[in-house]
Amino acid sequence: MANFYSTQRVVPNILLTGTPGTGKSTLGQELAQQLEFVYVNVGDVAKEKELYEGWDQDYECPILDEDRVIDELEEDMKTGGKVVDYHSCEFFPERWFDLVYVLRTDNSVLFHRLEQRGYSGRKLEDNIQCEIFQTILEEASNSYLPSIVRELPSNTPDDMEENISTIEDHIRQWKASKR
Ligand code: DAT
Repeated sequence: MANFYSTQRVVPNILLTGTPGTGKSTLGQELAQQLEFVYVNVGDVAKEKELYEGWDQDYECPILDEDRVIDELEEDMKTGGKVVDYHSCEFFPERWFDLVYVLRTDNSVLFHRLEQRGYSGRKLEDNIQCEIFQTILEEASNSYLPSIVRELPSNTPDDMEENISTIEDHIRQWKASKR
């Protein structure tokens, strides 16, 4: 069943989530351009507005202030037409999203991408484990209606093309279901 906010929207909001390096920002920017949607990289928004609440000693990175991120984006999310990119998904309000995609990448491909990005040691291992254990898929499945959560393979440029047409199909179905 569609949530209240979803019934108010004439175009859907899309969430792209998955382990770092699976290709969320590559797909998200291309998709937003083709659909004429707005691309929202939550990590970049947090950085720009300094939406942090401390420092993670283990990972040597700032800790996201989730409540402030929600306050920052809430108004924009009501209207639809957003492609949101973040490597976690459980803290977003369920009402924000009509379509949720979890990008998946084979371990050897992901390992290479993260190495290229300069990840090493524990940071590299933890991210590979995150993908092996399907952590983000489980998180998405526990946070959103099963009917809107889908996995997308994200290993090759052909996968990306295929994913764009798959998502376009889903948007058409979403619009048709509202008529
Ligand atoms: P994320 O935003 O999930 O961290 P990214 O979009 O920055 O990931 O992509 C990580 C790297 O992988 C980057 O060098 C681009 C490449 N990449 C992304 N999607 C791909 C695909 N479908 N095929 C081949 N390479 C891809």
